[in-house]
Amino acid sequence: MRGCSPLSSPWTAYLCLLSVLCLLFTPAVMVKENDFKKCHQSGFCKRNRAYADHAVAQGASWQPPYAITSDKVAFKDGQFQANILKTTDDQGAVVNLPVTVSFLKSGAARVTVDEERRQMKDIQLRHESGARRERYNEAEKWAVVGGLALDKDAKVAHESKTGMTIKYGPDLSFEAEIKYEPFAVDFKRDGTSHIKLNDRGLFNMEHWRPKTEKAEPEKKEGEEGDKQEEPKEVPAHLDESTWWDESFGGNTDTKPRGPESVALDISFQGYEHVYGIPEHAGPLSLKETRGGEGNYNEPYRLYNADVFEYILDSPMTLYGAIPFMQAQRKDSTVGVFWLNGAETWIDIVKAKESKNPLALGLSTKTNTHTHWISESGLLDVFVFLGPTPQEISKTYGELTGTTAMPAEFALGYHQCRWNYVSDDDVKEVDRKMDKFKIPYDVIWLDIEYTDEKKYFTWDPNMFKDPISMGKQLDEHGRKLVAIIDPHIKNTGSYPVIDELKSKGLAVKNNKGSYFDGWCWPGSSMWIDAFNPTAIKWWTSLFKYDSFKGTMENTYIWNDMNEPSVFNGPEVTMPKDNLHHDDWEHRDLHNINGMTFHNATFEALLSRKKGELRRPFVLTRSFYAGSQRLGAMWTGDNQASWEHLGAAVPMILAQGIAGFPFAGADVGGFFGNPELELQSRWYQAGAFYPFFRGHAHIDARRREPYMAAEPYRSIITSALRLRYSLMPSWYTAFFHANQDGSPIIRPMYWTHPGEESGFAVDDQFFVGSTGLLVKPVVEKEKVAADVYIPDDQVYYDYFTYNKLNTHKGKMVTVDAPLESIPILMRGGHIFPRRDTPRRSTQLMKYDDYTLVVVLGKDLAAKGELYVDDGDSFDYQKGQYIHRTFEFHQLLLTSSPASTHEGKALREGDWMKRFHDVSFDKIIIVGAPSSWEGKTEVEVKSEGQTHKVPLQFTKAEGGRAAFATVGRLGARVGADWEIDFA
Ligand code: NBV
Repeated sequence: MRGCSPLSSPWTAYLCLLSVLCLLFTPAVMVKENDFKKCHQSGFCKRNRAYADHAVAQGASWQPPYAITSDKVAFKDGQFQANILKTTDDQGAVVNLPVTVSFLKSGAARVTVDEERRQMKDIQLRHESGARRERYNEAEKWAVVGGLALDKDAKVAHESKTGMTIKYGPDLSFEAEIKYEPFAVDFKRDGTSHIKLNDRGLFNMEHWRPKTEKAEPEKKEGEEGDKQEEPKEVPAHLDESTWWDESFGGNTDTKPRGPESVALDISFQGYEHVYGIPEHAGPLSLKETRGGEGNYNEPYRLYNADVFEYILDSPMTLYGAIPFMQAQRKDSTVGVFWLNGAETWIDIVKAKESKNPLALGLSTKTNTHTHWISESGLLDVFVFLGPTPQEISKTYGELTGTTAMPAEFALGYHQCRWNYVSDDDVKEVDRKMDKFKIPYDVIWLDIEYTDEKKYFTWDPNMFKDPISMGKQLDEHGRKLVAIIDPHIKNTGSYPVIDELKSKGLAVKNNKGSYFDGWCWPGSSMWIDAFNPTAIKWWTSLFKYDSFKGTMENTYIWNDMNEPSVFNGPEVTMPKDNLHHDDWEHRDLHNINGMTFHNATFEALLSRKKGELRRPFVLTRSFYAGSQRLGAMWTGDNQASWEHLGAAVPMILAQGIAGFPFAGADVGGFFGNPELELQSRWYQAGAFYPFFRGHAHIDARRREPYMAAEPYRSIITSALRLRYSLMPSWYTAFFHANQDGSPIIRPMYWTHPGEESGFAVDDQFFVGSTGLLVKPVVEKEKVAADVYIPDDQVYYDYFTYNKLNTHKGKMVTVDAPLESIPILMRGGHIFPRRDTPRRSTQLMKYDDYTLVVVLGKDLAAKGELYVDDGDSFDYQKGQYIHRTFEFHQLLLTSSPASTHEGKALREGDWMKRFHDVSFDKIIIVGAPSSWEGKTEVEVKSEGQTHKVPLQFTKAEGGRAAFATVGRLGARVGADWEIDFA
């Protein structure tokens, strides 16, 4: 410790002792939990939770104060409209809440409630605030991109004074029973109830009211001066102490619009599992949050925050928020999307309900009751009735958009650390990766490359020649990603801050002047990416002649966009800050990160006229819809086995919440992983959709080639495996782009009928390849227990050993450090490229291998999607999408989509790809009757030719397999091989 010498003064010695003691007792986990609110420290959460307790305590006598007034009800063209009247104690207050229930063509339904008085801007703001008066109604503008067309076929099935029933959806099999008093909606499918809104009567909309100054209690005559009447204890749900201002951690929120929260209970009838609502570090199947053994005591929180060294197994908020939840019961999946950008808390309780009261609990079902609480904004909730997870993902994808088709390189390995210190350092790492024959696609620059954290500049001493660095990378088919954060250094002689201010594009404080806060550069201001003019300006900063030193292979990383503000409340912006169009930060906080990501995405689309490249932008903060813009990672994890284990459930949750291009820092951000941990992490990371090694500035260098043997070879093999499976990854991304499906898929999603797999979250299938992966996440573990969801046959990926599996049971597979537990499910065909190369670009025109894993019925299916991996020409038909089928001993390749080959003329890539072929086919589980077979006939493009077949018979546990070589059938052509 600097300065702690024996010659120090007694005072310094005391301080030294204190800091040593502190170090000794500082727990390994550093997150300052107390820097972040618990529900009882967040006024609106505390009030609504107490409101729920109050309602529950009242039992059957609870009378929810919200009712539809039947005189104003209308149903037309797929839309129900009415007015909810709130009964209040405020004298004379009439609180009208216009409600709309829209039935959408997609099969989703949407319930929206606004507040008339705020809608009419008929409220008074306090503190001379310049904020908007309405409830925030622009979350849709940022999150929703389609799927809003109304289902004009929806029709009223029943109507009375007390309610209306509307039939809608496929074959009118969905129903919404709208009850007027109290207001409630029961969503049914095929006559059975699945999702109930306000069933428990917790719907609450804190209406606007003027602040009334409470008079001091009058002193009664004869009373002693200091003996005053004890203030009556106010029930927590009526507690007004945080209505008009609220302080936390030394910061005061002025709340110019007073209390305005919105809350609703949503019950999933007969559903025991709920998933989604990332981002939290916890199990995929969400836990209960009202205490009890193994449960949380706090609701899940969504309030994007820079949570330093986060804790695991916690409902605490993290960097991003997607308020989308799926619920699962045997053979049925339903979901809800809570479209609100403000701070949100979600309580979850599961309750057993006896179907037959006389059955004494023998025939019980579990209902999952959720309670959603947001600080402000509209009540806006979408209801999806499935019935499959695929349908839910698709309908949600239609609404919020699907994963952008990524540039192919982005699926390769990314080498990052905070920081590569100079352009020479970058070049050296690039050379070393080649020297050790380790494939990678991208090297990253963290904040230190800048000149004093001024983005769009380079450190003049360390990065003297960024273009030569970019060129060297380009020669090897590689890319550079540079970080650009949203805080702009507030300093002299920096044109970016000058323009931000002069053009009026920064976020403002509650007084209407530019908000100044503290971040990496010191005093900073924040671009307000909600402002279209700000987006346009941001775009101009990325032009090659503006951000000098960047070139076509430079891409961008957006960090700290929650936004992280070191001296702000909960390390973020004050809620009474003002954005474009005078919306308060409180209304849109969770959307903020996405708008910055969006601005950068737009910028990369228009760096140069005529350059039509797919952008790549990594973001830390996100919201529903961010999937359209790039990838995310799970932030600042730690180099520990526990964090390695936590990553898979987190990435799975991203996938089912529609944002599957996700990964975790491989190796762990904080700390130094031991080599075994690092190796296991590379093996797991090779199966993250986004695969990046990253390390903190204080961590030791740990590029894969630094590892001693045998670890270096183990890591290299994991990386090569990723590269060989690249065609399968790309095909899985294509699907995510088409229908919103997750890229790595949890058991419940692939097998929604198999209840025993609903809580499994440490293994997954890769796209539709049938590859079942279970990363080893424990120290010195050399075997893995893999859960088997069905009756299919399963083989070990590396040995072709046929495993002795049983549906719903575990199978133990060997997993010594050098191997990854990967099973191949029978019935699938997946593509690979087996020639090891240094980067994806260098594999572009390599031939393919097809692995055919025969199912129990000796059949298999699979596909391959391929395009130029870089431009948007695929939208004009420049792609190849093949279906492979092995059926009755015939293997065929045929076009998977009717659009394939519809391009008017072959573009450059199509021409160059023309001769790329299938070189090899491996058939696992080949019938023993093939013994003695030495060749097969390939028919393609009007020609028939014979190719050699090598059959290896079953031995020990290993299945029989056959290899067909020198196939020479073009990828773009139809072909068939007869194995009869
Ligand atoms: O830019 C520095 C880091 C970055 O390496 C990391 O990946 C981000 O999550 N950044 C956070 C800021 C500081 C972290 C302590």
